[in-house]
Amino acid sequence: MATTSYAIALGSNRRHGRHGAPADVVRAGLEALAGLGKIEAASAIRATPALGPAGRGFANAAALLATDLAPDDLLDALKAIERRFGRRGGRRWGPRVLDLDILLWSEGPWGGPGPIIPHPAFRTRAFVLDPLAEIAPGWRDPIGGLSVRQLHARLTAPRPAHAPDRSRP
Ligand code: PH2
Ligand code: MG
Ligand code: MG
Repeated sequence: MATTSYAIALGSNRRHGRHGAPADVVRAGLEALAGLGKIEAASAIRATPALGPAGRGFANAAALLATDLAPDDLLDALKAIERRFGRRGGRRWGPRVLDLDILLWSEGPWGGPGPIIPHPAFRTRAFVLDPLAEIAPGWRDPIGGLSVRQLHARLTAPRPAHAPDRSRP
């Protein structure tokens, strides 16, 4: 299969015995991702307040990964990395050592097997769109056609909720 690009979200809100604090876990997670292909871009790692019942705040980042893996194989590889970092099944949205989510794929929508791409919730999460807008502002959502920059502006604009994007001429 020809090399394709993925946008991947990284998150952590638990320490790891060897890697350390969540930001260090995310940094180590980026290195682990590099084992699956080529990291084309990586955002800064930021501290974010927990959305939902996960409790402790998170470290979050986003990366662009070029790889030959198909979405279902990439999902398996990401889950294997999560397990290597000590993540176990556990409560949905519970605290996690490392969370690796596929957001977008250069080949458009993917309905399965494996992940659903685009990630169904990526348009509404600041902890995803902030780092993604840093590294891939021009990437267009294959459903709806808005750029990441526009999705980000829409999410962060105070009012109205669906303000037009004025960041471009
Ligand atoms: N991930 C969740 C739930 N809540 N909150 C932040 N800030 N960052 C996350 O990565 C996150 C979350 C479920 O995966
Ligand atoms: Mg997640
Ligand atoms: Mg996940």
